[in-house]
Amino acid sequence: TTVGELDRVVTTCRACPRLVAWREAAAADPPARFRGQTYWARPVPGFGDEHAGIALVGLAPAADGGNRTGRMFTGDRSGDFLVASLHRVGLASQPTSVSRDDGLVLTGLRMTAPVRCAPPANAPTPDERRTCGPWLAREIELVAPRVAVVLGGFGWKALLTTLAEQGWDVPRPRPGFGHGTELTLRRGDARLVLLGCFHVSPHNTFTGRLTPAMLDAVLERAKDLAG
Ligand code: DU
Ligand code: SF4
Repeated sequence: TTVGELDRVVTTCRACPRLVAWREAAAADPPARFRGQTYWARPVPGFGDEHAGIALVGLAPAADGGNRTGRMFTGDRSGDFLVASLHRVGLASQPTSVSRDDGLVLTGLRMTAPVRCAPPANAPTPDERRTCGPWLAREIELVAPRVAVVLGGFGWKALLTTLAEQGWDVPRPRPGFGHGTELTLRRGDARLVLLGCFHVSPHNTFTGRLTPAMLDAVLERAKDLAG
């Protein structure tokens, strides 16, 4: 399998009934500013460099963001904040992320999410996280990043669970999420460094809990570690 094939296959998944219903309900009743648009309303595949040194692990697509545009962190405020930072540190070709055909190219970085379908209240259940886990596992195996920037506690937990299942030496008890936390894992000769970062959702960025400078610093650190 290639990453491109995985991206195509994941979009056909219907394993979580609640999320299948939610992604389609969002498409059927868009807010006024998106009325008339045809929503993607399917699982959102990863996006970016297929052999990136850095993986960026989010949470799940937003109902009117990725679920509308069909691309991770595209068409919503989370994406605006993230991609501006990626551009400042040299990982993105442009500072905005608007639609699937806007020309954005990521170099050295691949965006993915532990849950691929938009959940109510941006909150997948533990069951949905487990159901979607194999998609994340396959993507991490194929991309084989050296660093994973993990946005928020949900992604942190999901990624550690997945990596433990894939044979990485994840400690027990599982190390907790924190902004700035670094965790180095090994599997044979391979090494993967996890970097915790507050999520780029407006909930954090409007309140100043996560500033542009803070995100830039995490991404610069990721670039250093990825070599
Ligand atoms: O652009 P996108 O792929 O649709 O992802 C947007 C991003 O925002 C997604 O990870 C959900 C997240 N989000 C969140 O985690 N918490 C919030 O309160 C609002 C949005
Ligand atoms: Fe499939 Fe993941 Fe979407 Fe569930 S969240 S339906 S497992 S792609």
